[in-house]
Amino acid sequence: MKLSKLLICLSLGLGFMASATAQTTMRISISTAQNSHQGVAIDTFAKEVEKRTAGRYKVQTFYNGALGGERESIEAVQLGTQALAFSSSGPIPNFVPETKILDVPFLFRDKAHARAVLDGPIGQDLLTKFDAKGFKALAWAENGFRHMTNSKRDVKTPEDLKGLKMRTMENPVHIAAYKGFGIIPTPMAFPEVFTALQQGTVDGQENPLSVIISAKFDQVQKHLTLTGHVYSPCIFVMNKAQFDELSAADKQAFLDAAKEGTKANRARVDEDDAKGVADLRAKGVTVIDTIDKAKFVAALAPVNAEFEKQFGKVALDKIRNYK
Ligand code: EAX
Repeated sequence: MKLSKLLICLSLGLGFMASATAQTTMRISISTAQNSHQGVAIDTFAKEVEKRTAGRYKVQTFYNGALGGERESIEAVQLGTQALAFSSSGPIPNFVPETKILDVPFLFRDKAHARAVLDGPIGQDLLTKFDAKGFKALAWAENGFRHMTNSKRDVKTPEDLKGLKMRTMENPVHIAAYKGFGIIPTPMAFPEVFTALQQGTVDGQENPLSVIISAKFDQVQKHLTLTGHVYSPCIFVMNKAQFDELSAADKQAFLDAAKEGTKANRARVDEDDAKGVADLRAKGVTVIDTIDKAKFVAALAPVNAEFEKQFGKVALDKIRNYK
């Protein structure tokens, strides 16, 4: 064999070996603890990506806002300095305004309804809206239904909410809606919330049981009401360019891994919802678990009229009536 041929064979062989063993590491982050519904989502995702790509892709997981809050992590994914993020819908409308409609209060009857909408054509169509903004949205997951906590008083009626200073997500729909309750909204990134509650910068906050428990808000909040005022979706997002570079099979592997992450995430939310109230009561939180929901819905009637104008009654009804 001529030397040049031998060199070509050698370099091809080495190239093959290198690509067979090369490992690309990507980062994914959440703002809650590892031991949470979001932790199981990204841990499952990471494990499944590694398994489904035979170890060619490794996903490093970061918890507790270690890489920043949700808005910062989404920004990093958009820029490509971080490949992946898992976030609540909180800051998402600032990037993909079409998703705003999902944050309308009292839109979903229950988790089964919300999950069906997100997994069906409406949710899947919304995922495609991320493409033009530099993201590949891999799958919807969830936080669950949000409930109100505060350090001042038991909230039994919407009147009890008047004048409470509440931390909200940096979400324009929530901010507008909660004003309708007479709440004084204070938007803030999640990693700052515990300290703000502890120091009394705000009186309260609202989050699903999964978040309240994993963030140990029971240490700084004495009153919880199961208002279930809004469903809180979550999402797996990836930098679009980095997704596009994947082979067709690897793209599918990432999508399937996200689906598995969602399954684990929803199962954990169900578990937290089932035992959360008892857990929190055992920790000394007063829990109002039955409210006259119609009164809370009625309190938001003027705000909802605004939302009907903004989103269109047809689009809202399509979600409300989805079966
Ligand atoms: O995603 O900011 C929030 O209240 C979110 O629900 C929380 O970070 C979990």
